[in-house]
Amino acid sequence: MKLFFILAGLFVAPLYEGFHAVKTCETNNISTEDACEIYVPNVFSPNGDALNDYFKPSSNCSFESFEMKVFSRWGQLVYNSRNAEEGWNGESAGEPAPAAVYTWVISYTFQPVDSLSTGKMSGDVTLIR
Ligand SMILES: [Ca+2]
Repeated sequence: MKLFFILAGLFVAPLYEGFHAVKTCETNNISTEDACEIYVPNVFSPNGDALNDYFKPSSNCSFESFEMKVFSRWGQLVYNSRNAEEGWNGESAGEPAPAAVYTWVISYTFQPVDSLSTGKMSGDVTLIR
C-alpha cells in the first residue's frame, strides 16, 4: 500500500522527507522565465504496469544533443542512450536489472545553441519492482 502511494504521487510532490519526486536543474541564470530545466525522476518501477516503467528525463526545452548514462553501484554501465525520448526500461544486457539505486549522468546541449546551453548533471535513481 505504501508503494502504491509513492507511485501515484511520483510526479506530484515529495511524499516523505528525503523522498523527492523530481530533480530540477536550472541551466540558465540570466532569466528565470527563459530557463531551460531538466526534470529527472528519482524513482521508477519497470514492472510492466505502465506506471513509471521507464526512467526518462524530460525538459521544457528541446535538445540539440543529449546523452544519458546509467551506472550500477559498482560502476557498471547498464544503460546508455543519445535519444532523450527513449528512456531506460530497467533492463541491462537484456536481463531485468535488480532493484537498487543507480547513478546517472546526463550531458546535454539545448536549442538554440549558445554559451549557456551546454551542461552536465548527475544524480541517483532508485529502481523498484
Ligand atoms: Ca511500473
